[in-house]
Amino acid sequence: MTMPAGPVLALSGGVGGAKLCLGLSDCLPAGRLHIACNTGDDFQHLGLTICPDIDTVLYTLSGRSNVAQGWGLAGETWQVMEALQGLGGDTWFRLGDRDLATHLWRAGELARGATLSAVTAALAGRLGVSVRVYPMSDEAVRTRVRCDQGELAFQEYFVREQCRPQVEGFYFDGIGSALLQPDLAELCRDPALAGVIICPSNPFVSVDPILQLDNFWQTLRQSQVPVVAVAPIVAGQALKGPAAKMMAELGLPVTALGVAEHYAAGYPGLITTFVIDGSDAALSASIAALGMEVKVMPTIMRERADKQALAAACLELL
Ligand code: FO1
Repeated sequence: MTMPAGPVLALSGGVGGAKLCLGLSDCLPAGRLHIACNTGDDFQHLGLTICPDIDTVLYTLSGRSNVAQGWGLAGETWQVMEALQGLGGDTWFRLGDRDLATHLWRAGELARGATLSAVTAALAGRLGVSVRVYPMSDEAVRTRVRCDQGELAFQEYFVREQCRPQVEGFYFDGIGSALLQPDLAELCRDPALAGVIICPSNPFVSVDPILQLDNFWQTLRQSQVPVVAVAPIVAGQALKGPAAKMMAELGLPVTALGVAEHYAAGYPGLITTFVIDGSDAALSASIAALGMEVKVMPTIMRERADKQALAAACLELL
């Protein structure tokens, strides 16, 4: 297996992205992997700053994630939520007792004036994660969902309304003034940067906020590093979450081609290689016609070995 010599940057949302990040961290030597996490899903709740994608990535990399549930920590208990319910508090967004410790610690650090980057780096250290994990920005960017019910904050749409509303579009509140996290900006200027891997995360609410922030995608395109994107849609279905439902409601074809078209239209010339699953091989020619190289390989990551195999194959493309 040929490994890129320089640092590698992965762009990640929650579960699907975290799985590939785990594979990448297994394949790359220490210190080589950097992960930019979407923070568009973040919100303030119960007086706490909730960062679902950062926490999913950190919990996954540290072997603590609750795989069955898809978020939070394994072996969780719910006493605080039960007590909160008894007080008539807001319990639609569930924070387990151990996960609450993460949030209380983060709240304390933020209240002392630490940046989200510094808090994330410290949390990674305390969880034993040596991979560099960054929020996409230290400034707040909040995904808003335009839907048949009007406009909802992302977690209201995703958790409270269970993704039931019909989606009409998204916007990222604060994106006009937020800056790319400083270490990520420096990484983009590093001539040794071997390439970027766009994880199989939701294109609309996980990847778009990262790429659109502070003209990040244009900076990446100008740097001419290889950019490999892994399709999050396999055989017309989302690997996880509401991506397929969103695509259907936005009138887009619910296929890996639809995802490639979304990236090609929004970020022309950015993606050098688009990775699709073997079951979608018939889409190869149409995707290649968008100006991307297409690689067909197994992309469903059930076991650790699947994550490592997909990660190794992506790294070979850089
Ligand atoms: N998802 C749910 O479906 N229900 C929850 O109550 C919930 C709580 C929660 C708490 C902390 C956290 O980091 C994530 C949590 N999630 C929950 C998942 C989260 O809404 C999603 O993972 C994303 O924002 C989409 O990637």
